Amino acid sequence: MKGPHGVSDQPIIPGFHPDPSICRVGDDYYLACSSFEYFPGVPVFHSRDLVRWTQIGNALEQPSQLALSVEIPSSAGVYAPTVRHHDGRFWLIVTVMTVEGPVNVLYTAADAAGPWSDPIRLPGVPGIDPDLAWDEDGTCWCTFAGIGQVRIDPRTGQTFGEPHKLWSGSPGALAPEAPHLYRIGEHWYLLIAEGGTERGHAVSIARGPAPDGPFEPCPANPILTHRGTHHPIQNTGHADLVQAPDGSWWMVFLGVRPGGGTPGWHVLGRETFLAPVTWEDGWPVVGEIVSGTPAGSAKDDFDLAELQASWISVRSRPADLCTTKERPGWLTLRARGASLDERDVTFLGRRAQHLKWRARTLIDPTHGRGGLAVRLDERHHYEIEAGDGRVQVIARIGSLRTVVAEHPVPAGPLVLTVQTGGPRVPGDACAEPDTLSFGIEGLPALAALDGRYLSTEVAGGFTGRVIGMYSATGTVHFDWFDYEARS
Ligand code: 6LW
Repeated sequence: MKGPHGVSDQPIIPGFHPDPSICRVGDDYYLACSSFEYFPGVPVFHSRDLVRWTQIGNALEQPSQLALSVEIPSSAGVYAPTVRHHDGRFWLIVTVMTVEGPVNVLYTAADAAGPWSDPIRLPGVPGIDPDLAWDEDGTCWCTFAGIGQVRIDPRTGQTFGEPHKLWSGSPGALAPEAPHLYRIGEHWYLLIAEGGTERGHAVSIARGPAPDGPFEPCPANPILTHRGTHHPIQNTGHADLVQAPDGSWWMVFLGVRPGGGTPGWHVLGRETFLAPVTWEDGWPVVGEIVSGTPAGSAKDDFDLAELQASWISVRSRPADLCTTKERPGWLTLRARGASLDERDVTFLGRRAQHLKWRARTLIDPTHGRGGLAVRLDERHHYEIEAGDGRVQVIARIGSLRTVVAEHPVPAGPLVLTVQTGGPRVPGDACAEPDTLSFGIEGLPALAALDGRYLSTEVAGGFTGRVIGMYSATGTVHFDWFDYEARS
């Protein structure tokens, strides 16, 4: 799909799916992304053509694998994974950013769809964005942001020797991070991100004779960046390389689709994109972005005890959301005494994957208060909330929280809606308004709110919009949830 500048602007995995890591086993590709404060963690995808991807699960789906306490701020939690296949098993190494700092852990599985093991801790790996690479004699090298490296035993987490410095990236560049090490032909290649994950983001590479260097930088560095351009995809960086069965090479990386003019703001978080790679004089050359296929619409009737893999909750979630006897075929959310302003709100949502969409849910607020929300974090969210005989539209932007609209409703179930587009917010001079309209199905919209305040440029952080159902007080039941992609 060509964007306004005649270049591809579609991610292969839309919505907040940043820091992609990819590996191939035979004709099958597997890809994993960061998930931060959301549970389950580390979504895992499968493809056979690099363009069409299906989520096959989440690597960290048990509390024993991932415990995200309320002390962990939003956009901390599960950072950049690396997924690799070696000796017949999948290996996933990832940083969990806790209030005490980064904790690196490793999981393994026979099947990328899971189940994955409990965490193998790596106390001797001091940096974020850990990578795994094995050399010819089976030694496992763990490389991490900085760029540093240490030898490890991935089965036990034991490290050998002291971590050593490998490369500081391009002279004067910010934050050398996201390292990945590959043996390709006669060289070892060290791929990194640098410049920070915002508009200055870039990918650079170096090569050397051995996994621990010394490394010489590519004379054409950065081999990928969109900084200083009008390209519709910005912040490109944090890449991983994979070779196809036909010998061709490909790069997956993160990028954002900013709206609202220049520099604009992005609301879907950092998404995963794809580009071909060719080789010249033993150095990779990154080609034009290959367009992915837009995600589809999705409806869930909650008739199955097993939730779809795309559902995520904030930090943790009760196990019995759909299997309660009190309301078979309904989703039951029991408030944990917290609202969307709190870090342990009872919430079930899915990543927004389109710039234009509509979401609806049938809610029964007879026994509590709850509703339909668009969340960036606990300080940036808009929601329509039902209960106690009224519906309210609420906006939380930083330290400001206000009830924007209120409407009396009769007792019993009702359909709540939120959609992008709708009336331009008065005074919004923006070329491409990003308006979020909230309402009760069958009635005029109750409120249209400016979406720029639910963007990463305003809220900060590493995630993107998540649309979902929540319970603020008591027990709230939801019969179905419908997410409709709109052009
Ligand atoms: C990740 C770092 C980055 O650890 O942002 O874009 C951090 N790159 O490599 C969180 O995504």
